[in-house]
Order: sequence, then C-alpha cells, then structure tokens
Amino acid sequence: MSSYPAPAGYASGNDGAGLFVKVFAVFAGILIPFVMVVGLWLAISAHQARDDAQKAAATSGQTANPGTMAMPAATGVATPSFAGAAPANAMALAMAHAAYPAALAPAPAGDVAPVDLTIENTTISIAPGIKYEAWTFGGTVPAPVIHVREGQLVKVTLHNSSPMPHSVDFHAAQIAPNVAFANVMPGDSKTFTFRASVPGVFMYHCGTAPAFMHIANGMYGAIVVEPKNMPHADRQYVLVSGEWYLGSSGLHAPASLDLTKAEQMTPDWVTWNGYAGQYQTHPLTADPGQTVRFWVVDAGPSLNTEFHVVGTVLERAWLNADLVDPPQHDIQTAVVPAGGGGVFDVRIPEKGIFPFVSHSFASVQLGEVGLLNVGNVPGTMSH
Ligand SMILES: [Cu+2]
Repeated sequence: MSSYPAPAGYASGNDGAGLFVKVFAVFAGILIPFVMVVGLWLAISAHQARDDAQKAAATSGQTANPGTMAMPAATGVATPSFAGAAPANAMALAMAHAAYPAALAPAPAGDVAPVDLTIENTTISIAPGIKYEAWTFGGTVPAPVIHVREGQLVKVTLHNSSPMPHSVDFHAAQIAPNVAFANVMPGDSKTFTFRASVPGVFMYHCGTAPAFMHIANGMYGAIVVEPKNMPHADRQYVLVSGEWYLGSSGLHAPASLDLTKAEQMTPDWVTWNGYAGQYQTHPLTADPGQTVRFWVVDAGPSLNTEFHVVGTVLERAWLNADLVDPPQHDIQTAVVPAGGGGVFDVRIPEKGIFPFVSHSFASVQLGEVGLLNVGNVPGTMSH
C-alpha cells in the first residue's frame, strides 16, 4: 500500500525536519521584515486617509451651509453606541412609518431607460424616533431602486442640489469612471449613458472621495438588470443592507456621521432599506406556494450580509448575483459581500411568518430583520 506523498515543503524523517527548520528560518528572515514594511506602509496610508477625510470634511464645511453640513471630524475616539435608542412612542412611530417600497417595479419599455437622480441633503428617519442628516439621491436612503432589462441603454441624469460635490458610480456599468463618475459641482447637472449588458443586481453609490463617508451618509442604491431568460417569480422584492454610524442618538436632533465609529465598523444600526425593523411592522407578503425572489445588495459601507430566511431554504441562489451561470440550489445562508449582490428564490408551501435576516446576528440585534408573511396570517415573529 502506498502512502500519500508529503506535500511540497514538508519532508518526512529527522533529516527532512532539520531541512524544513532551516528553510523556514531563511523564509522567516525574509518574510518578517517584509511584513513589518507592509504594516508600516498600511499605518501611514491609514493616517493619510484620515487626514484626507478631515480635509474633505473641512472643505465641505467651507463651501456648505454649516448648519446642515456639520460633521464631526475623526478624532480617533468613537462616540458610545446608540444602538436600540428609542422614544416612549417607538411602536406608534414604527407603525406610522411609510416603509421603503421593497416590491420591484416593472422595467421601462423601449431601448432607453431614463434615470433621473437629484442629490440633496435630507433629514430622514433610520429607526423609530431616530433622525439622521443624510446625503441622498432623491431624498431617500436607499436611493430609488432602478430596474432595467439586459441590453437597455441606461441614460443617467444627475443633478446636484446639495452644497458640496458628489457623483455616481454604477457597478453595473463598464465605462471610463474618470469621465462618467466624475464630480458634479453644487447646482450643476450632467448626463451620461451606459449599456446594461451584464445582468444582475448591482450597487450604485456616490464615488466622491472619500467614498466611504458618502456611502455611510446614505448615498447608495440598487439597480436590477434583468436578463431575458429569468425564471418566473410571483413576487419580487429588493433589499439593500446598510450600516449607520451615529455621532449622537438622533432622538432629539438629527445625528450625523461618526467617522471613527465607521472606521471601527461598529454600527449603531444595521438596516434593510434604510430603516430598522420596518418590515416587521410592515411585512412583505406572498401566497403559499408562490416563488418569492429577493434581489439583495449590500451597500455596506463595510459589513457583509449573510442572507438567510428563517423556516425555509434558498431554493435558487444566484451567488454574487451571477445570472449568467446556473444558480446553486437549496442552501441555508448566502453571503452578499459589501459592494455586491445576490438573487435568491424561496417557495414556501404553507402559511406562516418567515423572518429574513443577516445571519451575522449582531446585524439582527441592530435592526436588520424583516418578515415575509405567507398567506396573510395574523401575529408577528421575533428572532
Ligand atoms: Cu457624495
């Protein structure tokens, strides 16, 4: 009986072990200084990035209305967590909140899909009783869902009604970004086109430096590029995951971004479509036996989404929103990376209330949970 050969670099026997130690010592002698140099370079880069962010914040403050553009500079010390902050009437506010429309609207007819986006600063609610001074496309976070068909020409018109430069970066586009995604100055507009030649569900976001800050402040959305041969679905919903990093609770005055907290990736809230728990009080719906399709984008800016529907499996899972290749089948949880997407079908034969979450459960704790009510049953479900 033959044994498996030792893998390269691993020798058997004492002589071989001695040789391995020597090789390792030489390798470590090269590697350790290299790691130290890389580490130093990363530290310097991070410091420069922070300086750039502070300069950008300071610059925007000079050109902007300081009342609406105030942003705490990164101090290196994050504010305490404001997770779960809520006024006494939180449930009434949650019920009265108009949920972000998750249902996928039809794509426009014809060869050209016009997309008009107005950039503006808007005070929004991100959880019951929690206000945030957001930077937005179209006044909402996420920005409006865009639905086009594969092959359509997407004609984007961007108008900047805010007091600082912004831009838009479409992950669905294959286009010179230095031209199409360039800054639009306050008061200016621009138009560009791209052919939606790759199907999927893609993030779009402001790309103005530091993009991290612009995404964290709410400048993101989803575009569905639907292929010609997509299997039928009875219900289609778009979910965008996003994190919120607050410099204050947002209870008494609108909060703004805590850049240090964002750098540390310790969000106060994590949301489906911008508002904590909105599909618990306003569940998505389906009938028993229907195919329900979720088009999921993770806008980040930094955390992945581990998409999972409690009480069923993902019957079809187009991981990474790759709609060119066949889907995987019958999987429990699918990663949607920050800046990426995924398309997931479930088919639930019986009535019930099925939570959809990021199974990275800290995100559930911070607000990223919704409900799919199958068969219009009464009651609710926490998870
Ligand atoms: Cu921006």
